[in-house]
Amino acid sequence: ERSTSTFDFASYHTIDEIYYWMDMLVDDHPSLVSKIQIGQSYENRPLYVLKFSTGGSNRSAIWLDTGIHSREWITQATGIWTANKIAKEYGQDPSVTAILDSMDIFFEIVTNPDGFAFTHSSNRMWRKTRSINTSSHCVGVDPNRNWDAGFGGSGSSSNPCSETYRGPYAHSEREVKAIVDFIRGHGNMKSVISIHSYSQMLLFPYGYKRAPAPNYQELNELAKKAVSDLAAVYGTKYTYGSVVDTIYMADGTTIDWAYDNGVKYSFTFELRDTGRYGFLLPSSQIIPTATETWPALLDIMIHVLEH
Ligand code: ING
Ligand code: ZN
Repeated sequence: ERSTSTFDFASYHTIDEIYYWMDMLVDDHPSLVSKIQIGQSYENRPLYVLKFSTGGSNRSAIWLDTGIHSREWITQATGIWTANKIAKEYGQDPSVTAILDSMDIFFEIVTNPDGFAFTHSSNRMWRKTRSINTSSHCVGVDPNRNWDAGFGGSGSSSNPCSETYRGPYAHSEREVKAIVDFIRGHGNMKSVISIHSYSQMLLFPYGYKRAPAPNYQELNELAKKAVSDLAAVYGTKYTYGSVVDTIYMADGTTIDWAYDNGVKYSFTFELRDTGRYGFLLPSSQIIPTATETWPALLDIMIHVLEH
């Protein structure tokens, strides 16, 4: 009998293992968790989203995604641990219970499945999608430069061989368009949390312009609390701020698109580490990374619930 109780959360897994685990999670929590398919990847893999809901209809909701950049393996692994934690804590932890008693959570764990399969089969350092560019021998688009938010600016590349190639037009990538259609169709998304690695940062809009977001002060205070509660677990230090102030100009990103489409609580985490291992973070750090990130995620989700 399949059960999440035997799943190894401390190891990195293939896409087949992760998709099988999703079905186990649904089997273990049938009245809380369901799996929906929001589309198909360029190579026709299903795009699955886990839905955590205790009922209602079209409740206000929180969106989480991990692995939009396929080589950032700590993010999918943290996503698995976190999704399991949400399911396990409903009815136990008062915060999780309060959140899910009035809101839904949507969680896409393998957001770039073609890229992820490619990191296992051919090139561990693959970041982009695997769509074929008609004008170039180089493959793939950066799915965090492909969104319709300042698309085509100086914080992305028009060169298909670049790691930050924006693609031929906004939402050209099926993996991006599926989320756009889902969030637009839902119409009641209050928060988007898009998880990357590495750098140990908590970021919020904007990346495509220097102007502060209208609720900059609120986002900054919330980020400050979240990184403080994260650091309280094992002492891991995060910096925080807007994308443009904290790292660099970046246009066409997930969180700027969400923000400009009415999602006032849009954040990106850059998980461990700061470069010693980078994208090749040892699996011994999966559970510590997920464990310390959890209180920061809860801070954001509780704030969303209360606002
Ligand atoms: N870094 C992100 C990147 O896409 C980022 C940083 C996140 C920029 C969110 C803008 C918005 O460049 C990694 N490591 O992917
Ligand atoms: Zn990334």
